[in-house]
Amino acid sequence: MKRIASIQDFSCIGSCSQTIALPVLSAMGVECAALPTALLSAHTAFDGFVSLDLTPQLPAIMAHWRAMHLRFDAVYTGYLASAEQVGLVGALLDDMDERPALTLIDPVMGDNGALYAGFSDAFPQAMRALCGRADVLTPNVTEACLLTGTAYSPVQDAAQTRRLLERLLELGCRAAVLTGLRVDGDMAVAALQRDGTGTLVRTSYIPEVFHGTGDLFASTCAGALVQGAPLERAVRLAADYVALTLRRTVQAPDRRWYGVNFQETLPELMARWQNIKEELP
Ligand code: PXL
Repeated sequence: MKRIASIQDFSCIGSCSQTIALPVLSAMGVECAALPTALLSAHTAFDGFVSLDLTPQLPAIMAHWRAMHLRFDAVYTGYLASAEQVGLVGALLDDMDERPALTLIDPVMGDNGALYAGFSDAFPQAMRALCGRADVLTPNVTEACLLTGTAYSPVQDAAQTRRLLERLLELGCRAAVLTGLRVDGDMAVAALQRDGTGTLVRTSYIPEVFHGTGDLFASTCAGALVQGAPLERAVRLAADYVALTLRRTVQAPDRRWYGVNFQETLPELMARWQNIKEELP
């Protein structure tokens, strides 16, 4: 069984980060070693959340894992709580005995043109350095603009999208995957690899915003990629799964404002992944 180190916060309420990575990766048949970077009462969209920064604990956890001679097939980083923590995670990745086959970095820091609550203006600069280590980088449009120093615009035409992807590759990652695009009224995810291979996946637009969709996308991609799916296949699966979950969430009588009902759609993810897996060489 493949093993992924998932490095991101644990938010007790709000379905994001580890509380999405753990169930999604487990459902896809991957062992998720969840390294919590911070413990939050609820994610940062909730007023009054309290947070314990676990930065001082991270080197000790990694040292214990090293002493156990654990091997990781992939490292997946998501929400990191501070610029200092981003630097530390970079150093921890350097210290790993064996470089994992896949490093997926989701540079979580904002949406709708703004940084999330609690992030300083220095944060994107620190994240930029970490992004250079990524095999696969999965920003939304806001994060891509912050990382590349591009003025934010919610709508990107094809030329702007291509330019953003190229500028993300200039950070040093091997593949850039841009989420949350709008194309002719649809939602879209666009990817560009170093060898010039491009992918565009369109899904129908749902006029509502929920937290955690980026985490659902990145976790699904990580689960597929670590098990050998090509990038195009992983991106398609993840984009379709997020779209399905959004559709199901807006129909749910008990839907919540703060997150998606991915718990209801996990069986479909498992079935879809099983079909893909059977076709892989
Ligand atoms: O879903 C991204 C995310 C992850 N972790 C925390 C967050 C957010 C988005 O707001 O607050 C703590």
